[in-house]
Amino acid sequence: MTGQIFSRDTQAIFYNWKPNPVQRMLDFDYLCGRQTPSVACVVQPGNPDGFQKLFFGREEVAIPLQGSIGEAVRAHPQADVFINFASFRSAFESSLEALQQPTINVVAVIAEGVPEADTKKLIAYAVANNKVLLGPATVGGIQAGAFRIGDTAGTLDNIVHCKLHRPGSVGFVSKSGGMSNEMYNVLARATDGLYEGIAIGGDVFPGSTLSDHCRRYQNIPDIKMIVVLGELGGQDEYSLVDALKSGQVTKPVVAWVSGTCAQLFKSEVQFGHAGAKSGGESESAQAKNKALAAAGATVPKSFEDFEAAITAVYDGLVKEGHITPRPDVAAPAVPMDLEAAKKAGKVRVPTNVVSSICDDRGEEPTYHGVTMSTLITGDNNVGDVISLLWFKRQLPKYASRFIEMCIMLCADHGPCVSGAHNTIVTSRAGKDLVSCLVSGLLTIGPRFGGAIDDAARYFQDACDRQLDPDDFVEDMKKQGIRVPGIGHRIKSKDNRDKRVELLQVYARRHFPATKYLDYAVRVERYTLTKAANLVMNVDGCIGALFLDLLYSSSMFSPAEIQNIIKIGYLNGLFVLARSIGLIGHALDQKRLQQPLYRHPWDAVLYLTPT
Ligand code: Q5B
Repeated sequence: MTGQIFSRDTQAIFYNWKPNPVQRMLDFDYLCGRQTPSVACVVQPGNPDGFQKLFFGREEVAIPLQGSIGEAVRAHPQADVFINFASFRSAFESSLEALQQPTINVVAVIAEGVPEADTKKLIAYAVANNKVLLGPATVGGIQAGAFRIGDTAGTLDNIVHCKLHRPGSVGFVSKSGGMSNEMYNVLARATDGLYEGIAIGGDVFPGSTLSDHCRRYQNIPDIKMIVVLGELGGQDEYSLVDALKSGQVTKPVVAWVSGTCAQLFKSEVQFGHAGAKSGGESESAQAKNKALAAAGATVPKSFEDFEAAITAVYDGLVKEGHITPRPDVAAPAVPMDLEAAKKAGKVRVPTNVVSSICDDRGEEPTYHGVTMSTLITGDNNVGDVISLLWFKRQLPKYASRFIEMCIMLCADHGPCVSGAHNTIVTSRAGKDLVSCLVSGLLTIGPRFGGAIDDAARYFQDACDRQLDPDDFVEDMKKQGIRVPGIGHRIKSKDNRDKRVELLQVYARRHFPATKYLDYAVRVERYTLTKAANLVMNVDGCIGALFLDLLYSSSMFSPAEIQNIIKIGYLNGLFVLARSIGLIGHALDQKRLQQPLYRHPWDAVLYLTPT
């Protein structure tokens, strides 16, 4: 290509999703007042189509994702720049494929370390097909006020400071991307600013050379003078010398080749870039500076004098009427990203959620301040986990052991109870594990397993009011309320529930007091006079014993206990425990390959008209 390669309408295909450089390109677009984002799409190899949300000024835009270069160019034929953020391992294949696309004119290869043999093949293809190859090992380039490749020119503040959001009159080319940033500052001070800047990359074989770009700049009318920053090593600067001598470049050139200090070293020195090493005499900075000066370029005595030399040439061109200084334009303020603003302490944002039981942000998660390692290395069980996450304190061992017992004892009560039945039917209907579990859990309520909270509420109220248990039961009967925690479908006076027995024995041995249990036993004594199945059931026993635990452990204030009972923590124990059994039933049915369940007709009383 012989002239301008970018414009305010240029769009790029960005290869290998990297959110930061893409966002930086879009932020530059906003600074320049572009109407369309400079990134047409992002190629994420192998990924199906989709999009990534990014900011374009104040608004969010969806930048399309494409799974391959082929799909990207078909979908975005207007995009003629390919920005390759692939690693050095895959940069060659993807860059060659991009160069082979008829719609792609410019390929920028960011990766460092691309094998020289591969770069030579890319260069050969680009030259033969009249395409521009930038890099490898480059930040890319920028056309002021129009188009920016990736991270070129650094932060937005630097871009505005260097007036890169609007065009100036200088074409700049250098090997180093880092030094380009420095030079954009210099050009903003010494001239009316940059028109286009390219960093060709520091490899021994750059995809395009300093003189390639100077010759392009010669053909861009808006570029009135050219500034070149070369470096020691290689012969690239000599092709610029030839271009100056042959008249291919006639615009004023101010040039400096850095690395003059290399002569102070006794042996060959490798500087930062792969190509920057002091080789033979002709590759030295001194020789190149001399040759450039001899060919007509303005070459200062040192890098320190570079800015003054640029100023002198620029001022001369203004004086002679060759340059009408481009006016300064105020850049719009790009809104700060929330995360960055937060980090800088510039905004405060209200939180959405409050959480007081755990924290997963540190090195290891904590349950109410207790680290996982402490939990696991100490003598702890699931009761301790429940203590921390539900009750927000470490309960004494007898209490966490009691909680664990509740979980173990309530984990299952056979396949015939409401919850297990539902889970089994759901599993046999072919549903997934979570559906089976949820279908069983949804049966837990006032009659089945979910009477613990109400049992605790009623036993506490009656006991605290010192109501005679007989009167309590009769009062409840008058109100038409069944005493929660009393009664069972299969357990009875002569067929006691072993679980209830075990819990009572444990509590009487370990709890400081069992006042509420004793009251519940007296209630049971009365209800059993009415019917043999009106035993204290597992819900009632856990409800009464939890009251005893809360009050006698001295770890909760009365207000906290009231809140626990009011909110209703205790049915959670049954829900948690029975989930274990329900999952077992769901898996069992699948393992046994049980067919769809259908209830038998003769198990239904049909009350429909005959
Ligand atoms: N009557 C549990 O009833 C059941 C009475 C009562 C006063 C009572 C019933 C009840 C309260 C809720 C409760 C948890 C529905 C139970 C659990 C987990 C499980 C389950 C498992 C597991 C049983 C006969 C007569 C009637 C009634 C009177 C009944 N209960 N009076 N207070 N509480 N309890 N639920 O057998 O005069 O004839 O009209 O609601 O604590 O769910 O294994 O199965 O681990 O999975 O159907 O253990 O007690 O008795 O309804 O025929 O009533 O007794 O008023 O009197 P039944 P019904 P009357 S543990």
